[in-house]
Order: sequence, then C-alpha cells, then structure tokens
Amino acid sequence: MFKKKGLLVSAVLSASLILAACGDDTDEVDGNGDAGEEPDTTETDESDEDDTADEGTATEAEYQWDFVTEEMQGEVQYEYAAEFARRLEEKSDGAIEMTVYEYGGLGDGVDQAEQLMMGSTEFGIVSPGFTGTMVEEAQVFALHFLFPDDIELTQEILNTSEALNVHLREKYEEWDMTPLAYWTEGAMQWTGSSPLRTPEDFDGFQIRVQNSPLIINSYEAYDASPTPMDWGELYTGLDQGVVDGQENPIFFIYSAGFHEVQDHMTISNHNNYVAMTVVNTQFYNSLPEDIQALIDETVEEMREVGFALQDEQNQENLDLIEEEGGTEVYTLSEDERQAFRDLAMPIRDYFRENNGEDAGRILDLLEEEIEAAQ
Ligand code: 6CS
Repeated sequence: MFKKKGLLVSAVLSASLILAACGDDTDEVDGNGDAGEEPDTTETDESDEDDTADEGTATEAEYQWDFVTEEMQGEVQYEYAAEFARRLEEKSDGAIEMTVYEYGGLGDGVDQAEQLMMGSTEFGIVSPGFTGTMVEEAQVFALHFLFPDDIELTQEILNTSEALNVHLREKYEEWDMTPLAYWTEGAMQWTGSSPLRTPEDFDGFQIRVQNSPLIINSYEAYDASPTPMDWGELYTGLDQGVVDGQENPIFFIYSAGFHEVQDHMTISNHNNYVAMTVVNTQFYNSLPEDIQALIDETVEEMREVGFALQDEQNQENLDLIEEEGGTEVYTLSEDERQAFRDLAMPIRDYFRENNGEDAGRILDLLEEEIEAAQ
C-alpha cells in the first residue's frame, strides 16, 4: 500500500512549528543545552544541575544534549544519529544522554541549521543546501559532476579532503558550526512529471531545490525554473503540480513517497548528496578534553555506519520503486550526461567569483584532491 508520507510530514512540521513558536529555544550554550521542545525519543529533564540525585530518584545524566536530523525514523540521517547517540551514551557509561529529533521536531531544515548556529541544539545533521545563505563557500556541494561517480571514492575524498575538513570547516566555524564529518547519502537522481533526458527537457521545468543560491544557478544553466521549498511541502507540491520535479538520492525519493506522485525517474548521478555531522562550536570547545575525545572517536566509527546505511537503503529502495512500477526509471548514457556536464562546468567559475573570498581556494584544492584520488 502506498504511504502518503509527504502529507503526514507536512502535518507534523506544521504542528511542530506551532510548538516551537510557543517554546523558548534560546538556552545558553553549555554542556547541557536543551532546546526546550518535546523530545520524541528518550526523556530529558530541564535541570542543568549536577547529579546529586535525591534518594529514591534515578541518577540524572551529567550531559543532556539534543541531536537534530532532517529526516524521519528509519531514514539514513535519523538512524545515523540514533546510533551515534547510543554509542556515545555507552562509551560515557551513561554520563551523556542524547535526544534525537526527527525532521520537523525543531522546525524545517533552515530553522535547524540556525538553532545549531545559536547553540540551542548541540548536534545536528545538516545538508549544506540549508546553509547556502550563510556559508557561501559551502555551496561548493551544489556543483554538478564535481565528485567521482564511484561513491566509495567520493566518501574517501569527503573523509580526507583538506579543502573540506580544514578550510571549509573554518568557514563554518565563523558561524559557530563545526562540521565533524562530511558523508554521502548517495548519488542524486531526478524525478519529474515528464521525462528528463536532455537539457532541453529542463526548459521551463519547475524543479524544487533546497534554499541555496548556487543550486538555483546550476538549474538555471539548464534553463529550468528552480523553486526553493522545504521537503515537508514537496510531496504535496509535486502532487498538485506546484513544481514539476525534484532531485534526491533514491532512498529518500522512495521513503518520502515522491515516486508516488512522479511518473519519471532519471538515474543521472549528476551530484552527490552530502550531509554533515555538525556540533555547535562554542559548545564543543567548552567540553572537557576526555568528552571531546569520546565525540571524536564516535565520529570516526560512524563513517562506515553512515556509508552502509545509505548503501543499503539506496539499493533496496531502487528495487522497491521498480517493483511498484508506477514510475518509469531511465538511466542516462554517458553521452547524455556529457550534455549536462558541458552546461554545468561554467558554474564552477561563477562559484569561484561569487561565493565568498575563499571559494576559489577551496574549489581549486578540492579539484586537485579529486583528480589525485582518481
Ligand atoms: O531534499 C531534502 O531537502 C532532503 N533530502 C534528504 C536526502 N535528506 C533531508 C533533506 O532535507
């Protein structure tokens, strides 16, 4: 049976935004921050006090942190964060307790990034597209055909790149967000209400994009009409023809139900969906070194967990889309991809010139690193 998850998500998001509007999420940045919203997993207590528990009451964790994600339970980001929390709680013998939030629990993607920046949440998974109007250089991830098609190699570059892990990290830290890891959620594919095989197919095509100026530029290069929208509204937007199509990794296309309201899916691999594990910078710097070490160790362990999660879900969900049969799946040939690549390449120079003082340095170095890795 088809899930109308997109509709459900819109309702959850609206309800949580009302809750958020009633709450106070301006807590101080400390080792015990709490966004003050209703958690949807483990229980937390508002008290920041240390743990001399009264007789007869359970001992409270010394650190109570929030971890916000942009996806729902069962999806890659949420499962990553839940496993991250479980490992950190175990390593700290219960001194750390984390509350993991699904998408919508603390607002939309842009709200979540802003809360991380302000320190009202400590940890989050952030898609660079939602910080596109803050960290200009982070829009490097919007560039089509930048990373290799080999997704394991792409992950290796994300793990080791100096351009990203040193220079881009510094740019994020100017906004009080420290990306601890960049990781792939899979190659991006297009879905549409009409076939998408040539750049001409994008002429006037209304494609939903995340709110990142360079993603918009990238689709304007194909003469499309890019429309920024949060994904909570996307199912309905596609269903009602507000937009004609969208881009995402396959696992998400299926789990958000977009295939239910799209007749065509194009395996284009035109970009890689990169997510970041982010911690508020001031909060992280305020922690004792042994606690920072536990976090760092968990980040390292989670690299292969995250990769395996997306790999499994992307493969399984492609099979499910094909089995359900309502969406025609078309794989672009290399020649067809080249036509898009030709139009996408000049956007790199646009990025160098328009996306912050370090855009050129970061892209040049990243291109060298990608070249060397191949
Ligand atoms: O398209 C989006 O906005 C959503 N896509 C994914 C793969 N994760 C969350 C994000 O918000």
